[in-house]
Amino acid sequence: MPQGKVALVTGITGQDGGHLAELLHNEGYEVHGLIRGQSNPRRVALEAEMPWINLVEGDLTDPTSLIRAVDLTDPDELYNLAAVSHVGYSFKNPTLTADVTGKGVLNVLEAVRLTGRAEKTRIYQASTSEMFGGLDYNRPGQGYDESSLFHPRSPYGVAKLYGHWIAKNYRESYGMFVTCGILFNHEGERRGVEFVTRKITHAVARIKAGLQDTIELGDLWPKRDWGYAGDFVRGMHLMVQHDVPDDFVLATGETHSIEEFLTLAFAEIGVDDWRPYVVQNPAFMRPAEVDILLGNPAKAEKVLGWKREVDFPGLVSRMVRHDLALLDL
Ligand code: NAP
Ligand code: F7E
Repeated sequence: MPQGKVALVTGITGQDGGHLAELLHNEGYEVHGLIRGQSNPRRVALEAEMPWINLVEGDLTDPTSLIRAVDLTDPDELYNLAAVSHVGYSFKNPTLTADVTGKGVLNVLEAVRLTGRAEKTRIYQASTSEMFGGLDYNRPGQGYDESSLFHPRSPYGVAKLYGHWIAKNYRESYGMFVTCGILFNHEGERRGVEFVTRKITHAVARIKAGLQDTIELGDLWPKRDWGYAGDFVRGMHLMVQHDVPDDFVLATGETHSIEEFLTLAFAEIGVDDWRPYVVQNPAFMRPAEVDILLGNPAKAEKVLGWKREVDFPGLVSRMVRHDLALLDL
């Protein structure tokens, strides 16, 4: 029987880590996941859900632990998904965000290079549409693509931009296979409840169950290019299988406001007017907002043959139905 490839995934306990680990396992990979903390509360659930996974301890801020993890697992492919990923949280914890989301990328690249795997290990870096910033002066009508100007609007976006450029620098300086996926928002059943889509679908199910009356949100006008995480991890894998490392935008090419998301989510439980259920709370507003994001995935579609399958109404519906099912509704 041919030996499968070996993958190391950082951010294994996160939304994308779960989807990607499943995809790689189904493709016959030996899958290792980097897990941090001496008693990570998500460890038991992860081991129950994915008994085939091998967890290895490590933290993006601890270069020694990354060298050890890379040496132990000897990966053909390393997907760097770990990050402080919540934009609002990054305003309150900017130094931590710089250390993990920014400098952590350098630590991963050096772990591969210093252990003599610069030629062997292909690396995927999780870059983000938050690097573009959504400001009028640099907003292309057909959507942001790989050559658009960056203007990050949060400590998270700034840290990710460092990660993006240091990844490209290691590609150019050392000839390493480091590919950057510039991904627009992607959501789904595994999304953390701290992000607006899952916060809404989780609350909609609880409102239906009579467990809460209202939902507290920040600004409702911002627009996002929201896709399904399962489609997007397929794109990550395709990027790493491509013959050369490069940058690729993954997006749906549509943008929708939070108000539109609310309309579809509440419609799933038969509510036409969501306004009586929504309370605006400044605590959930950000010092600087990204008003509108729209991505142009033409390059990934053409070069990689990637195509998203789930559309916006389909995404909202599957998230609400999942949260209703969790409450036996
Ligand atoms: P997520 O659910 O927030 O997961 C983040 C992961 O990072 C968690 O597994 C977390 O582990 C881990 N982590 C945090 N700090 C760490 C540290 N110091 N050392 C090691 N691991 C650490 O994020 P996601 O939505 O899956 O996103 C995956 C990646 O894509 C992130 O880099 C994110 O910034 C980026 N991205 C996401 C989107 C999106 O729409 N989802 C779009 C573009 C880019 P713990 O369980 O220990 O906290
Ligand atoms: O906010 C607004 C908020 O936190 C979306 C991350 O995965 O995608 C994600 O970042 C919008 C913003 O995601 C609430 O102000 C209103 O305009 O769900 P979010 P995000 O900031 O777009 C990018 C691509 C990433 O890379 C990130 O890692 O919703 N909003 N009210 C709210 N947001 C939250 N979280 N909570 C609210 O109550």
